[in-house]
Order: sequence, then structure tokens, then C-alpha cells
Amino acid sequence: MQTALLVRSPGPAPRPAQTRRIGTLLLTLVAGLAAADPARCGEAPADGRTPNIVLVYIDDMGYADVGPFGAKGYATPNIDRMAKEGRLFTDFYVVQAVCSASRAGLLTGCYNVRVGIQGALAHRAMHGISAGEMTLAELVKQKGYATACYGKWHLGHHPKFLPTSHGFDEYFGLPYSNDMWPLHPTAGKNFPDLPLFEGTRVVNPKLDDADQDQLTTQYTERAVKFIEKHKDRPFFVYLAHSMVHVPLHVSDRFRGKSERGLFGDVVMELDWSVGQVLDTLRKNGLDKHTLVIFTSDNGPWLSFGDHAGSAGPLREGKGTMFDGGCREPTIMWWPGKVPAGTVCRTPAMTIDILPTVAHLVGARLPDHPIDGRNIWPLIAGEPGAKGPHEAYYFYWDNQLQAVRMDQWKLHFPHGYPTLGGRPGGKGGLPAPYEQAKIGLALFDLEKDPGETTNVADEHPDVVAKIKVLADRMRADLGDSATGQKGSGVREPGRLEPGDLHFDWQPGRPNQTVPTPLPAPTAKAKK
Ligand SMILES: [Ca+2]
Repeated sequence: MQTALLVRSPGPAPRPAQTRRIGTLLLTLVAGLAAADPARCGEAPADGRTPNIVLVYIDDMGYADVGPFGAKGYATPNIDRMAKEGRLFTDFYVVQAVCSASRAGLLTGCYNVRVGIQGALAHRAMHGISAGEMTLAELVKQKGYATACYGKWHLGHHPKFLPTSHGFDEYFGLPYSNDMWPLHPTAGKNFPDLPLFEGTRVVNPKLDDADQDQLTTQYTERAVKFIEKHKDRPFFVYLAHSMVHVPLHVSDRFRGKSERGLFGDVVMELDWSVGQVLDTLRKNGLDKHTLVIFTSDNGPWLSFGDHAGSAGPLREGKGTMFDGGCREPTIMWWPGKVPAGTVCRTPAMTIDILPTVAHLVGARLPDHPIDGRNIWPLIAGEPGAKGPHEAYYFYWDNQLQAVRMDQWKLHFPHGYPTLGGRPGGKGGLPAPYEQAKIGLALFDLEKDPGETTNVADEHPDVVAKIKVLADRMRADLGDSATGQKGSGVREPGRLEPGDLHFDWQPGRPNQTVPTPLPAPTAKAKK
């Protein structure tokens, strides 16, 4: 992958292997523009209708938490049907196995390191997504799409960072994680009340348990209503559920319904939500005009034991860049365009969604470099389709921890949190992690998806090749392990004096109306 490419519309320079195919495609276009398949060339179709996009982003869902990926103890009939009518992606990654970082990658088409968003932003954060980035919503806005975000945002909670400042017409949901409140199991005294937003207004400054029980229902009802309201024009819905992040909450309709306890109940309600969305599309005749993507922001938070999901055969979970942390259960659905009941085993990543959508709706990519590439040939199951990247890069914070190339994953020496074989916590309380270390290790994920057996000594050529790619990436995005600064890293957005902001503090009622940030005093400047 040529990570430092200046990606300008209509896309990155082709690699030599792709040149002939693209040349053929161009000839086809010149010869018969009117007859060309719009989904292939990114041009508006004959009826002027480009696809709607619905993106379902679950929080902290493990690889094996839904039926098509092996869930046990509860049923997910709607997600099962989605898989039967759509295409599973078995090797689909997020950029980093933690909430804000993951969402930054999803919505900008860039590694989060490039756009300066790390970790999980809380109420003290004075930064958020930069106005200079082009979000997925801003991208489809070029084509007049109606846009909505329902659920968890987590890219900054001050007005200039909220969804309605970044291309979304509507926003209803939580500004960050649902455990960032006084009822946090270990750090409650550090958090103010948890607020709920509508647009840039706080509509509930202090959620309680009963309010959290209603979140999945409310997000879903909003999404359904939005789809029905905009059925005659193109739309993009980003449905970013707060569940299955702890604390787990579910409505009475699903409480006690699964054999897997509260966790199973919560997934069953998310499955209901997916069913509501797909049924609404079918009922309104939009199923043949809508790409629906289902995935999760990171793997299971294993320290929460019976309140966490399962990564199935994959190693570790959230907070690590083993596959259990960053490889997500992913399904693509678009009847008539995405081949039903099929499986794609080629690696792909959330960064690829933005350029793929740009291709589908005929939108211009941002002028600044992005990391993602169009993966429509993989989604459409085109014969012989290949992944557009030479490799994917796995940072934790600013440390390059691993690289995936074909079936290989090379870890560079790094530390990581683990339960070390101990059971997780119970009833919503976490068990403590311990820190472990891994040295240079090469895994063959085709034979060894659990990253158990280091085969670096048997494949020195693979190790050498990945090291060259890693060095190229370090020059671009840096690496805290080697002390390198990346030349391609951009700044996040920062709160400046005069900007509207929310000053929420533990132990006092939340403001519901933002106020301008005062200029720092001389004393504070020191
Ligand atoms: Ca998460």
C-alpha cells in the first residue's frame, strides 16, 4: 500500500498490476458511457438514483457475537437473514480497538493516527474531529444526501465537533461511551452525569438506568422514521449503537429472553433493530437501492466476563491489536448488487468504506491524503477481485504494533493487556488485566487464526518484506516505539477561545446550553 499517496479525485494512482484492468475499464467507459453499470464506474445511474447507505456500527461487539459468526445461547434471526441475503466479510478490521480511534478511521477513511484522534474521548477532552477532515456524511452531502447519526458519536462533545457540524442533518444520541457517568463500576467519581443530545442541544442532562434501557429502541425508531421520511431521495444513516458496551441495558421486551443472560438479551435487541431497519427498507421498496453495512467498532471487553462478548477463535479482545481486538463480524447487504449467501475472506478495513461510498455515489474524495481504497469489487464479489492494499497497519496509540499482509500478520515487540487465562468479571464488574509482552512474531492467519504459533523463523522473506512496508508507514505516520515522527500526521480539531463548549464537571449538574470558552488568563497560560 502506498500510504503517502496524495489521494485526489477520482482516486489513488493505480499500482502496476491494476493498470491494465483500469485501462480496460476506461475504454469501456469511453465506448459506452450510457450503458455502463453505475455501481462499477461511480457515475449516476440512468434513473439518477445512487444508493442509500445505512451503516450499523455496534459498540464492543466480539467476532463471535452474532449467528453467522458462531454466537451461542441466543438467536439473531434478522442478522442471520441479512447474511443469507448478503455477503460476510471474515477478515474485516477496524483501525484501532478502542472507541474514538475506531470511529475516526471509519468516518474519515484514514488511520486514526493520521487524523490525530486516539483512545476514548471523555468530558475533559478539548479536542475532536477536525473541520479539515471530510467525513462520510460530508462526502455524500456533495450529492445532496439526507444524513443522520443516531447513537454514540465519540469524536468530540463540544458543538463544533458534534455530528451536525460534520455533515449530519440530524443527531440523536450520546456524545461518548455509556459508562462515562457516575455509575462507572470503578471510576464513577471522575465522571459528571451522562447527557443525551438532539443536534447540539442537551435534551436529557442526566441519564439513569431506565433511560439507558431505552437507547437501542430510541435509536432504532429514529432510524426507521428517517428512512420513511426520506424514501424519495438518497440518504445516509449512521446507526451507531451504544450497546453492547457496558453497562449493558435492554428494554423489557428482551429482558430475560436469552440463555446467555443480559449480554444475550442485549444482542437480541440489536438483532431486532437490524430487522426493523431491513424491514423498513423492504416495505418502502428501498432494498434494491440501499447498501447496508453491519460491523463493530472493536472486539469484546473481555475483563467484563459475562457482560462481554466473545472473540471466538481469535486472540484477546478490545484494547489489543490481536485479531480479537480489531477484526469484526461484518456483513454487506444490497439485494441484487451484493451476491447473496457469499463470503469474502480478503482482508478489508473500515478505512475503505469512505472511498467505496465515494465510488458508488460519484462523489469527490478529499484533497488531502486518505488511507482507504475502493473495495466495491470485493463487496460485489467480482470474479478475481483482489484487495487494493498491499498491507494493513495496526497502531495502538502511536505505536505500530502489527502489520497484516495477505494471510500473514507480523507483530513488532509490544505490550498488551490480558486476563492471562483468568476468567473475566461478573454482573458488570471488571476483572483486572495484567500486562504481557510479545516479541517479534509472525502468524499465518489462514492456518492459525488464533495467533498462537510464531512462524517468523520459517518465513524470513515474509518478515523482511513486511519490515520494508512498516518502515515506509513509519515515515508517513510515525512510530512511538522507534521514536519516529510521521510526516503525514494531521492535527485534530481543537477548542479555541470563543468556541461554544460544555463545561461538565463531576459532582455538579450538567450545563445543557453551551457557553463560549473564555480566553486563558495569564496565570493559566503559565
Ligand atoms: Ca468500543
